[in-house]
Amino acid sequence: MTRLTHDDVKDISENLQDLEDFLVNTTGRKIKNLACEAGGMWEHAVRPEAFSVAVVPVTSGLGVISKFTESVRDIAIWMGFDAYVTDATDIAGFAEAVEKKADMILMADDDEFVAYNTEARKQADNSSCTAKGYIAALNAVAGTVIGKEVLVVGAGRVGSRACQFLKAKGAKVTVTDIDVAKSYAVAERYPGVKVAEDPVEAIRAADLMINASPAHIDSENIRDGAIISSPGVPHTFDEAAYSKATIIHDPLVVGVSAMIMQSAFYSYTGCRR
Ligand code: PYL
Repeated sequence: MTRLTHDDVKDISENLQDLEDFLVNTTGRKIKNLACEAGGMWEHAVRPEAFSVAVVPVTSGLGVISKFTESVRDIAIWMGFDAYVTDATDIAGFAEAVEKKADMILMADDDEFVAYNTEARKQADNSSCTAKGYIAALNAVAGTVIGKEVLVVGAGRVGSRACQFLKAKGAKVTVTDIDVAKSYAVAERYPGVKVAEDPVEAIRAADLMINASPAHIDSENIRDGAIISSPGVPHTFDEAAYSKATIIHDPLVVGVSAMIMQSAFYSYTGCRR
């Protein structure tokens, strides 16, 4: 999973309205609507104002990303949740959230990012929810993905989950990656997913794409009118690509909003065992 930088996240909070306007214009959905569609949830099943959401900075590995936890907090607040960043970091931060009786605790190290629902004792993870969020966006712009050919670029954690969820939704899925072995591993895990061994050739033929790759895609390889739902970071599509295709991207909001709604929803679905 590519690690975000401060530059990726520093403007997220102040640009939430711009992103929402963009999503409404392209998908017809606001941030929260898309997050609910990602998980197949009815928006009003969750009362966000009843949830206290703690976001805990984690210093392990490469350390905190400046403005990362504040951005996550502001995404939760944008959707109506009562959210805060803990004063303490790491375990002390987790203990603080527990002391404050947080209903949901979000924490990210360099490998995992979860939203733990303390009441339902169940978590939502960022990779799955990012895949679902970007599939919801693709589905909205395309009208439906059911029965349609969708190319997933990148067979990493988000891409492989996108193959799994797209197949479950009834799309015809092809996966491509510069590491062909990763593509075949995904196809083996999710029978029915096809492999395209040449990513450039596959992109040239694709009308619908989930781009879960950090690799650059040349605009000359993009079909006119293509729809590219693109969680991949770094995001390097140029003006020419935007003039040919509908490209949906943000570095954090679509995935985080989906994981917060998913985690909150566990309190309403009798998930408690
Ligand atoms: C969740 C993002 C989406 C893409 N890559 C993932 C990433 O950058 N993970 C690292 C997050 C580190 C956060 C740091 C902090 O500020 O608490 N531990």
